Amino acid sequence: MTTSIRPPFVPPVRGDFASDFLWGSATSAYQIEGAALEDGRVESIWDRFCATPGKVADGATGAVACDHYHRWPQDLDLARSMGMQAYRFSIAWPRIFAKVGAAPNQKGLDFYSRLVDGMLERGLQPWATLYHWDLPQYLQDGGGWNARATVDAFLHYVDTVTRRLGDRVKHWITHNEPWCTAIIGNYEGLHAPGLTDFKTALQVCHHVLLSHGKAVPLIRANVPAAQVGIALSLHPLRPASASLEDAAALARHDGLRYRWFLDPLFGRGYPQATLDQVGAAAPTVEQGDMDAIAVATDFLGVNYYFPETVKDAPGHGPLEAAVAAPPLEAETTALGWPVAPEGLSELLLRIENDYHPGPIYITENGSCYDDEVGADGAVDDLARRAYLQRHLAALKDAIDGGVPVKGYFAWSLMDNFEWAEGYRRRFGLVHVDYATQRRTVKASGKWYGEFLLEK
Ligand code: IFM
Repeated sequence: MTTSIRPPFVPPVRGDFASDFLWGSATSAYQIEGAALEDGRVESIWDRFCATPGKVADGATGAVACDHYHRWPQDLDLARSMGMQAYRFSIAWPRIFAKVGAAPNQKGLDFYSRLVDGMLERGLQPWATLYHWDLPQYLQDGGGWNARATVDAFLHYVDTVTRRLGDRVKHWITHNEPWCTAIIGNYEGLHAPGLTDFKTALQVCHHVLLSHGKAVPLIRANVPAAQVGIALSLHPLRPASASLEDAAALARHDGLRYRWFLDPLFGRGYPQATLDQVGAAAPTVEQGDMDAIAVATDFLGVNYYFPETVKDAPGHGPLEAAVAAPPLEAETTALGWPVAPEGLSELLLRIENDYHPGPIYITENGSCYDDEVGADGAVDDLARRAYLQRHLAALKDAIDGGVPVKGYFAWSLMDNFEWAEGYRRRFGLVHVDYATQRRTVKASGKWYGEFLLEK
């Protein structure tokens, strides 16, 4: 018998990455801004969902969140103090248009204009996400993303925002995680708008992808030297066992979870095997839609958290496949998500091999732990620090393996409203005490700062 001795883990240093590699962190509007009723903002589907009993843990809402709407200078100062070069944020559509046909709300546009100026003053490159799940409720009342008219409404919103900010914001992400918008929000019912209809979910997905495809040329027309992409949440997939049944289930799950998004974005249309499996739930696709979705982009955003283990599950959902819970002995975060840094390199190598998408940015990666402020005022989130270090090492492996990754955004700059989990789940490099709004840089944030400042 031979025993292998693993060398001790040595955290990466910034010099392991190219000098022009971009480092930052990410947030989204509904999760941090608060100020839900200020300056003309109207109700979003998340306000409505939060107000529905039983949908969000502890009855939490985004009404105040991190109060970033008022405290953004301090938050951007924190990002700068950690040596970040870029900041990924999202724009709240309900701050820009109060109803269909309304004139744009200047106060909402002014807020983002000030925010962008604040980033530039601090040397932070602004990366704007146009849709991170906070659809105006009035559009949901008209059918939401299930209605093709929402694509037109989105384009009008995109046109307005990119005209106003495009002189300063060059990096645009059309959508964050269409899977979550479509499937978690409209089939699993766990996110707003809380629907549970598979056909609706696939039509929503199609309209989201279509709106992405149609937005890209519009953004390019409005923004000189624009760089435009989309951010997908993706997982490497593993079969639950060596059985033929689990292998087949994995292939079915892969068709919807991975190829349903990447195939059309890279010009291959929806995967035929999955179309056959979903049958009558397949979306209505009009002539020209697939060409629009396949528009060339400047980068692909990849959000990575954990691998999924897939098992055959007769009777479970339209594809009869389920994601298995990790084994009890597996290392997991407080959300029960497996910790698997090698999954990041595996995923990136697969994407590069399957699609050659051009430049890739890790637009989200992070971990959830139950952090507490110690008696000394410090937050010693050593597990998150290790997660970050190990994932950056895995990222370097992928780059060394030939994947053109050009930047990394940690999720998240600070603790925030974690959707259906409310405030009990923390992902931040910075701790937020919601009672006082006090910010404390955690050990993970301190390490990220030392890494970026090469101390
Ligand atoms: O908080 C979310 C974010 O809004 C989208 N990606 C995953 C994060 C953690 O769940």
